[in-house]
Amino acid sequence: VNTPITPTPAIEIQVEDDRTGMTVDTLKRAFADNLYYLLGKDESWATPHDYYTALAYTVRDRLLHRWINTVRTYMKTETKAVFYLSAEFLMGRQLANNLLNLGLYERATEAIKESGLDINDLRLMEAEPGLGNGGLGRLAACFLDSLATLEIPAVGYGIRYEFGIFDQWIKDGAQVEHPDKWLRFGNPWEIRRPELTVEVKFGGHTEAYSDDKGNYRVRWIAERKVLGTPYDTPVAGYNNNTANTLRLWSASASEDFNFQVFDSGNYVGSVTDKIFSENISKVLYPNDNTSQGKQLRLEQQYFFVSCSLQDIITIHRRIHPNLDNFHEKAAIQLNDTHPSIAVAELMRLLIDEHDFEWDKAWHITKNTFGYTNHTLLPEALERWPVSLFERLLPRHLEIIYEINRRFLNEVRAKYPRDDARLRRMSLIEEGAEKYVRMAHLACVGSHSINGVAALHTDLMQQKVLKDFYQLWPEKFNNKTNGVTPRRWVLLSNPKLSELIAEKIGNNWVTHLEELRQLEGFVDDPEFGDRFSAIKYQNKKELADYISLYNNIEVNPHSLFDIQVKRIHEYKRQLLNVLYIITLYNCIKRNPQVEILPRTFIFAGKAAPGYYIAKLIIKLINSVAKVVNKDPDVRDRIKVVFLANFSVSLGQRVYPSADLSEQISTAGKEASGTGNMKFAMNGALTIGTLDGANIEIREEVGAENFFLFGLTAEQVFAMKSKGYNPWNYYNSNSELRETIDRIASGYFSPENPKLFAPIVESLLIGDEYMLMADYQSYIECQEKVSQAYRDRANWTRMSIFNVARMGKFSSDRTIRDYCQDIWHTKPVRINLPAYKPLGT
Ligand code: HBZ
Repeated sequence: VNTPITPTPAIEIQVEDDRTGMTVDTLKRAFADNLYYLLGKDESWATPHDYYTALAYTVRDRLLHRWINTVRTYMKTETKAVFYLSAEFLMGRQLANNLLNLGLYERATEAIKESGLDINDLRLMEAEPGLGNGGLGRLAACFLDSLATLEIPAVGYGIRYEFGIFDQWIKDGAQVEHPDKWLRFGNPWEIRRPELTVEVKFGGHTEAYSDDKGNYRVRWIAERKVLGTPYDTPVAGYNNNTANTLRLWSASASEDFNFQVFDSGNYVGSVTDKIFSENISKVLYPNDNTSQGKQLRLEQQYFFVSCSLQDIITIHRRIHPNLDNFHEKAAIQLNDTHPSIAVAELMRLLIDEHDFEWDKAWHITKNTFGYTNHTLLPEALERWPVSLFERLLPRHLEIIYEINRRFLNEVRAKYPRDDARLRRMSLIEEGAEKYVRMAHLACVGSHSINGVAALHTDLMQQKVLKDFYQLWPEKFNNKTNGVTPRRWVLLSNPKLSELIAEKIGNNWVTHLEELRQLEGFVDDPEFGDRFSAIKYQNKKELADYISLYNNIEVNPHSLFDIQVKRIHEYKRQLLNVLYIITLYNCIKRNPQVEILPRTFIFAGKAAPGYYIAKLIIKLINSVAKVVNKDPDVRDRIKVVFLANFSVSLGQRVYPSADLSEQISTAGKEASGTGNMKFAMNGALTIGTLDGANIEIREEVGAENFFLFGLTAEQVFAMKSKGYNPWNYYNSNSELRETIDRIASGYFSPENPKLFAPIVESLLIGDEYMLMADYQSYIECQEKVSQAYRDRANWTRMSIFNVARMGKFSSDRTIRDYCQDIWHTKPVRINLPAYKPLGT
């Protein structure tokens, strides 16, 4: 029943029916039919969400037609495909993006209008698929868009979390987490594929045995088995016929396995076991840049990796006689170490289940995997206790030990008598408790290791993975991140997109470097006026949103100074707050002081267990409460914290910014991608020489970028000399007053000691060197204010930013991955008319 049947071909007829048709009339008819026949409703009792769903199905039908042809074409062409393994895909809402990529946005808007509705109302009904934490998950989503747009055969593999990133509510200024029930009303974009369900084993023990030919073999006798069922979502390319696949796995109990205990009378026990299995895909871990080391997290990782590798092997074997050429047909990219158990799992599958010898299996494995590192922060480096591995994945531990034995022999051969190096490089960290180092496993098992911005790749090679770089310099390469201009300009900023199209056409949407032509308009006053009028319009829309959701009135003529990203000490939202308080002190000293009106906007989630990050949110809101209503301020400064930052909220925020805050301690932010989204939409950056900021500054020109702060090198040098934040406190009276203002309880009169831990984090240790960078930041912010007073020149700088962001399209990033790592080529998809079965 599970083998696909190809029916006998009949006569070809052209069918422009209601499910593939692209005209306003066919869309309108399909929309009405879907409401009626799929949802069982008509206008007398349909809800806005029903209308959204009916439209989503209408779009999905068009996607399915492309998808089926895409899959069929890939099967025929047998070219190499990319498999992107990621624990997170932060896709954002699908409706408008799919309409845009299919070229249907205008016609659908018209069809909905003719049906008596407004497409913007329907768009808002879509639940946000928030299956990621931040940059890493969103990067995976941008990559899928670019892969489809570049017509590269690709599948994204991940987990279908029942609960994505929590909903953030702000109560009394503090973050409160609520479960994200995004599947409550169903998900029209996905298709469940129960016939492709696979089994994943956990626990138990291994046994050695001899096969018929007398070879030494190992059997893994599992303690429990879990089923993985894929849910597929089509991913449309922009303006082509490609629809690739995002395949997310959902876990359920393997009943025939658990119910073996049925005989023993433990019926209730076996039903409750079901719950353990189903827990695996229940919830996304809400940490970014820290590893919590929970058993369930390792179970999630192994679960989706095993499902995906089994699936890739099945796909390969449908086309090829055996797995000898697996690495020539499959490029598997590991999005950080979260899927790095794949190295051991592919070895296990090849050796234990497909009868390969070690050396051949290892050759295939190494040539299949590429590993992308996304962080150098020590707390984010994943290591799992050997004891946990032994319990959960006993066979994988044996394989890792064998990989390690052979690897250390190689190291020993190259560096004789260097025991310290062996200890540093080993896949196993020795000590009271032993750990498996997942980054080391990923390095040893991959042919390519890349960082995500030039500085990050350098530091990775010189610090965290130095020994590996010395051993295999040829494996290392940089792939500076990018973002998709479809979602982050065309969809988010329709007004700017229209102006650009009027001047240079539409080619920039897929060839972002063509924005350079806008440089020809920087001295055209008419263009400048329209450009800044669009920025003003966008700011006004955000002001309306703020008025509605925060009940704060902000002035769209003020400078919109925005920092949106996860709340993390290294990202230094607190440094931004120190500037706000410094300005406030300045006003309190002299209420008549001349200051540039600014609106400070923040948004971002803190990991629920990250105490200081949550306290920083509370501080931002407490400062907002005081500053926004102080009559001395006279509305010249407003502070706003937008709750529940998401892809959708990002789409509103990036186009409305004048100033983009990218102020991490140099050396800490691997790349950043929000920095790119802001600049593409004409915000100027105030930033450190960190991550991709360095490359953005190179591209847009130093004169169009506000630089401050220590370099990464200076940060390391200062730390090694012994850094003392007190020196700054003692010698800088403005800084001292600012910190004293927090410490005094001025912003928390009901609990004066509330922010003591924040003050302490600055004065004791100051891990992220806010004190050292404070003065430079304040002075730079003053330059920003000066620059903004010359509005014509600010607009000029802003246009240069947009015009010179071509490099940061994820299309460029993906082309580089294809050329240097994956060695994959585009496959053009033709779209014949839909030919119904039996015609
Ligand atoms: O990946 C981010 C980096 O911090 C950022 O600089 C970079 O631009 C981006 C894309 O390369 N890293 C993350 O977003 N990391 C996580 O979200 C994460 C999630 C779970 C973990 C560890 C990290 O266990």
